[in-house]
Order: sequence, then structure tokens, then C-alpha cells
Amino acid sequence: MLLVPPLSPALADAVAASYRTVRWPETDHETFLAEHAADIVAIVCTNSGAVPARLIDALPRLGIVANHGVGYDNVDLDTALPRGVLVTHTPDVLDDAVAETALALLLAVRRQVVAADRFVREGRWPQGPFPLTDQVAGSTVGILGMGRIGGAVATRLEAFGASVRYHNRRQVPGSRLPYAESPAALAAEVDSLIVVVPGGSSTEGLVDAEVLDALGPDGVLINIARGSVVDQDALIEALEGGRIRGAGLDVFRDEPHVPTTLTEREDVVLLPHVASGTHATRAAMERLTLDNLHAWMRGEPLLTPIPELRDRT
Ligand code: NAP
Ligand code: 8YV
Repeated sequence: MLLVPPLSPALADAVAASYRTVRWPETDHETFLAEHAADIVAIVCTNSGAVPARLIDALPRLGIVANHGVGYDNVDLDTALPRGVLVTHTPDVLDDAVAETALALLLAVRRQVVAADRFVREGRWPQGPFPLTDQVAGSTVGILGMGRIGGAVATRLEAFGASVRYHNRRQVPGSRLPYAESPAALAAEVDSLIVVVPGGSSTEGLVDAEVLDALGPDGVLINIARGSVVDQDALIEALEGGRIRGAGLDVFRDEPHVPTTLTEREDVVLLPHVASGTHATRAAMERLTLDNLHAWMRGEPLLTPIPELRDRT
């Protein structure tokens, strides 16, 4: 099996305990493929380990890509699926951790938790009080992407006393939450907007200048989805122009690189793509990744194939 870095040592060791593994090298791919391509039947990867067409095409016996993450925009499905290569991911087990991170970012930006912490550490408190902030209770929050994680975010927001609205391409059957017809319409109706849609070409730049302007000068943007979903240049311009109030970001356009135009700002809270990064959740994701591999090796049904495959497996 081919391990595409970065992978946690725990997952790499667990796969290696059951199967013969090789690790995708940083350089000299031609030599590596000449030696191993004919033997590789499975790939194990995460969202930050790309599985492009040229890699899939180079592996004649490839049968499965097991992705350690619910988002699988790192895998070239247009190449994998027509060839019959199966793809699995890790839905549900990370909903709580990722939803917590969304709330942590929203609370941190609205209550200026990080700026207030700096204020104390830098000895500024004796010179006067920290400015007043805005609370989440009583505010209206929009969820762009009311799926598994979006639903978990909504439950938590309501517990905090916020009103929730959402936009998906289709309304969620039976949902009592108000639906907005477009991302811009949703942004116009809310104080804060939380982005939880999948990445990939269909959502690239979905949150653009129009959506940010609809959110408005008191609005806060939280992105826990993918950096590609938000037009990062438009976001920076909106922050610089005071056209939105602030942002909480777990994901970025060019991870792990974050521009100084963001890192130097006080009105943003920035996390290094850690939304699912708890001990319990990562262990559950590793277990599910491994169980999908075991099922495939035994010829059993996959536990969590990607939706594009569910009718076929
Ligand atoms: P999910 O259950 O499939 O939910 C995604 C939701 O987005 C669905 O309700 C879907 O509804 C909506 N959606 C998809 N495309 C859309 C579009 N173009 N416009 C509007 N809405 C759209 O997925 P999930 O498990 O909640 O995960 C969501 C995403 O979060 C993942 O794909 C991943 O990229 C990201 N994520 C990030 C982290 C992190 O570490 N930061 C961790 C986990 C997940 P419709 O199909 O009706 O449009
Ligand atoms: C990462 C994520 O997978 O699940 C996703 O889509 O983005 C995260 O949970 C995690 O960083 C491990 O790769």
C-alpha cells in the first residue's frame, strides 16, 4: 500500500502492521514508480496529501484510495472513478470536534478572546479597560453548508442563544430552520456566516466580494471548510476596507502558508487546520480509515465510501 504523506505516525504504523507499505517520496517519483508501481493496490492519504491524476494513472493495480478526512477534494475523482478505483472517507466521527472549533472561532472573534489575552500579557490592562465586544447570544448566524457538521454547529449555536439560518443547494427536508436562496442572500440576513461546504471546483470562491459585502461591516466570517471556498484576496480587501468586522479561519488558500496581510491583523483569529485535531477524533478517523482498508482487502462492503460511490458498493 502507498502511504501519501503527511500521515500521522499512528495511522502509518497501523497500516504497516497489517500490510506491506511504501511511502510516497518527496522527490524522484520516476525511480520510485519504476520500482513499486506494479505492486501498489491501495493509497492511504489525508486532505493535505494530493492524489492527482498522474499518480492514479501510474498505478495499474490501484483499487482503493482511503482518505483520512471527510473532505476528499485532494483526490482526482474524474480519474479515479471511471477507472473503478474506490474512494473512502471519514464522515460523522469528526462532527463534534469540527463543530466545537467553529464555535471556538466564532466566540473568539466576537468576544475578542485572543486580542484580550494579548492585552493582559502585554501589560496594557493597568492603562484602562479592554473595549466592549459583541456576544453570540441574541445574534443570527448563517451556516453555508447544512450537512453533518453544519447540523452539529447549528445545535451548538442554538444552545448559545443564537438564531440559525442556512443555505445549501437544496433545502434540508423537514428542517425547521429558515432557508436562504443563495450564499449572498444568507449573508445579508445574518450577523455571522460559518462556511462548512466541501472544497473542490464546485465551491471554489463561493464566498466572494459580493457575499462579504452582503455580510456587511458588522459581520464576521468563519471558515472551517476549505481555503478554496473563500476568495482570500477578497476577504483581505474586505477586512482592510472595514467592509466586514472580522474573521475566524481554520483553513487557507495555500496551507501551511498564511499571508502577513492576515497574520498582522487584530480582527482575525487564525488556526492551523486543526478543526478535527483532538486525540479522540483523530483516533476514530484512523480507525475508520483502517477499517475501510480491511473491508476492501476482505472483499466486504466498504464502511464509508464517498457519496459518489454509494450506489455502486
Ligand atoms: P456534508 O455532510 O456533505 O455537508 C456538506 C453540505 O454542504 C451539504 O449540506 C451540501 O448540501 C452543502 N453544499 C455542498 N455544495 C454546496 C454548494 N455549492 N453550495 C451550497 N451548499 C453546498 O459534509 P460534512 O461532513 O458536513 O463536511 C463538510 C466539509 O467540511 C468537508 O467536505 C470538508 O471540506 C470540511 N471539513 C473541514 C475540516 C477541517 O479540519 N477544517 C474538518 C472536517 C471537514 P447540498 O448538497 O444540498 O448543496
Ligand atoms: C483533515 C479535514 O482531514 O476531514 C477533513 O476534511 O480537513 C480534516 O479533518 C485532518 O487534518 C487530517 O488530515
